[in-house]
Amino acid sequence: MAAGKTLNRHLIEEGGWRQDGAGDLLALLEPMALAGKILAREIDQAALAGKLGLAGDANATGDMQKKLDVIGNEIVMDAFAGCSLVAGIASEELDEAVVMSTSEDARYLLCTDPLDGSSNTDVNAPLGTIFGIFRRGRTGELSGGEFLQKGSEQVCAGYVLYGTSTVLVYTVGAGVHGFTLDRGVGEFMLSHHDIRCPEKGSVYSANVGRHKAWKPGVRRYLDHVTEQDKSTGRPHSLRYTGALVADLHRCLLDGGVYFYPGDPGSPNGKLRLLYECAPLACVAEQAGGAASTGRGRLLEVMPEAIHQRTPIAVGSVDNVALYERFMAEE
Ligand code: AFP
Repeated sequence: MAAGKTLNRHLIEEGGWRQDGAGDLLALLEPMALAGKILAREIDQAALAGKLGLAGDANATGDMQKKLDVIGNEIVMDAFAGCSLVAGIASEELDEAVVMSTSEDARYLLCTDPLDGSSNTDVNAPLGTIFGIFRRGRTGELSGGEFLQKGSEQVCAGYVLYGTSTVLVYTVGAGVHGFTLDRGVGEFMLSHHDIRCPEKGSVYSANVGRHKAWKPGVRRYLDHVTEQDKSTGRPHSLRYTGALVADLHRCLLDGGVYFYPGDPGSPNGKLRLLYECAPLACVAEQAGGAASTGRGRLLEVMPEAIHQRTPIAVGSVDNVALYERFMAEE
């Protein structure tokens, strides 16, 4: 049986077409792949190593941190510590962006949610790591404002899904590719070449427990997808894992939509723009899907703060467009 294609070999081959060559691509994704392998091991063993449960502090956006949140953040920071290309990192777990390299080569910025789905850590449910990479517009001393770029400016984005298997999915603007961790070899092996998101799907992912607080347009959308109408394949099925990465991954492979709208208590919803929604929106669009705030293209939103939140609907083009139509009827 022919050996599979490792992530590094794929990046070398893919990088050949890039102006800056394969070097940058490898140098940026190899540390993320290493962080994914280490975090996969930490998650797998956490219950045996006393690493479940709360860490005792809240993060910048007020979420109580789990021990694995803190561990995940440390693993990502350590993995990029030696990467001279990354000038700084903005993380869900850090109040402010941190300087990583002052090298003249440090022409990239990393935005990350090291552990998405924290409520799942103690119940053996899916978790994820989300990453988005921007170019710096300049050299010299790093300022937090450099991270405030539209998601459309990302040069690389992706996620690691810690599920029944561990999968790394990334895009650099030339399609979306998935790699499954072969734990015996310790390599991410190409398993999903050129992922294409189905134009429509019959699954929706949302915290329907909050529907009474949703705006009328979103409630009408929910009524529509849950109506009995065999001719249009309704009702759709609800799948909601508590980890956006896992729900999005299903949308990319099987079709469907994930949405987290705003409500009176949290007008911009719960999810953070820079390091959760924008990277996944980039992946979704590159796979032929769509990502919206409910009112317009999510990748066009200009962040005003690192931990800014945004409403989101992401997944199959037809499902996102239908969601937007119901939102427009508000
Ligand atoms: P946590 O990382 O704090 O668990 O949040 C996960 C998440 O950002 C996203 O991955 C989930 O889809 C969503 O929040 C779950 O939020 P609700 O618990 O409010 O449904």
